[in-house]
Amino acid sequence: MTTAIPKPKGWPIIGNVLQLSEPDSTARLAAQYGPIFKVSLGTGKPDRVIVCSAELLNEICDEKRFAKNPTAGGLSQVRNLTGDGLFTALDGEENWALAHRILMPVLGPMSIGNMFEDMHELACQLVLKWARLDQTTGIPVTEDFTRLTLDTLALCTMDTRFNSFYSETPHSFVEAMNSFLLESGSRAFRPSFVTDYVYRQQKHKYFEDVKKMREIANHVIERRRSVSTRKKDLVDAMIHEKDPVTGKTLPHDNIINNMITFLIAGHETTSGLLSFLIYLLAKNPNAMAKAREEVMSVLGDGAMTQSMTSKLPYLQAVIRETLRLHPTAPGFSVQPKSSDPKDYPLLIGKQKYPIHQGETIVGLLPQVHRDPTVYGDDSEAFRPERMLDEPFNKLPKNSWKPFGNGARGCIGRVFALQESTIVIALLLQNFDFELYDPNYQLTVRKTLTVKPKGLLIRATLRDGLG
Ligand code: MNH
Repeated sequence: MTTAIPKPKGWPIIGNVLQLSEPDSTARLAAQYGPIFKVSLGTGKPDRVIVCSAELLNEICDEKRFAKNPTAGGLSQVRNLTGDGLFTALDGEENWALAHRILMPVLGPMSIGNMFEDMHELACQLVLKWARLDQTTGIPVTEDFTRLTLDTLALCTMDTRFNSFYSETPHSFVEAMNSFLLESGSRAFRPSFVTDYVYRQQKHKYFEDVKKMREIANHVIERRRSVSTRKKDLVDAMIHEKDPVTGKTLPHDNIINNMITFLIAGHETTSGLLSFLIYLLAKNPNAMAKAREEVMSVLGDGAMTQSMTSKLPYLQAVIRETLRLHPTAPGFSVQPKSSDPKDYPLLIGKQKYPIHQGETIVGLLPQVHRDPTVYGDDSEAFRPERMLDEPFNKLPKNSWKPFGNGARGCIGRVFALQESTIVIALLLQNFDFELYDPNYQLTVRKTLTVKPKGLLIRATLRDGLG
């Protein structure tokens, strides 16, 4: 028995596009139609299927049946900038496998440990900035976290200092990236003829931004190729490391694609994570106290060192629990893999829902991560204890997926976790945090990623230090 997938009523031509652009719209549709429903993106476009339960997410994580297709949806806009870079490469695209094999070890635990000093130095810049602020003001933490995560990625992956804490105007790369990302979001919802003929100026600026970022990346690579002294970092690896299978190095253009990819894929996601984390700790004083106690017992009043990053299990659980409730990349998409017509429609779930060729399936992570069949009746509650190793390692397969799935999952995960651990440890060591407005109600702002909207935090220097 197959069951048709529910589909909310939309409008002719534009389908459900209006409903989807309202704030929290997907969450509302999920509550009404879940665990699986379809939305129409307008005439001539295939429907999008949305899954919201752990059981169905587990099915779309089957890499034998489903694959990522970055030409569908918003990612196709980013592909104009980063081409066959890891994040936007097509399924099976040659340079994906090459770059994946070369970069996996470079972004693995051994190499990320070498980036500790750079990450730590930039986190100290943030602490200094907040220590010098008038302590009665509200800090727009998300903006400062974005400065920090951008600077960290630029230093670690591009050997470039953006100096975001020390300049009034953003680095030209950042300016171009922000305007590119904003326009990418708008283009995703506009028919292409409107972009081509009505929004000419925006289109021109969009491709100027692409050119600007690629020039800057190119310049970094040229400079690093020309110097004889080598610094062991990501740029160095991308230029010099050889693929163990083919013996090839990365093509020049692919290095540019991946350099820009790291900045785009890594900065907003990590900055969103840090923002939600501070918010959740401010709302949950018990968890804040436990996290602080752990940090003080490991760091004391002294400096943090690399070996301490693996000695903070409660902090690690806090990070996991934050990513469960607020996965900052709120979903990932796949399409049925086989193009053999006899395989269609593909059936998923116990109910046997039919999926047609060309349809994109989106896993809606905030919903999956609150599935009561996995996380129980208190699935909406922030309870880091459930994410300590012991319960965490026994979670059902594919029920916690903030870093995506399988081969196309996040390659920057170790990077992001080390960076976040350093930042939060230093902040807890030095400050007390509370919401600036005790009545603040969390709402989220969605671009490619999600972040808290209008969050202000009061940070007071703790006694007895310095
Ligand atoms: Mn990251 C892929 C989430 C930090 C670089 N990342 C993904 C995917 C998710 C994701 C989800 C899968 C997307 C998809 O299936 O379409 N990433 C995160 C989160 C954080 C994060 C929640 C921080 C928290 N990511 C980072 C950092 C970097 C990075 C930091 C770089 C240093 N991510 C990537 C790259 C990919 C990716 C590159 C694409 C990997 C591939 O397809 O081979």
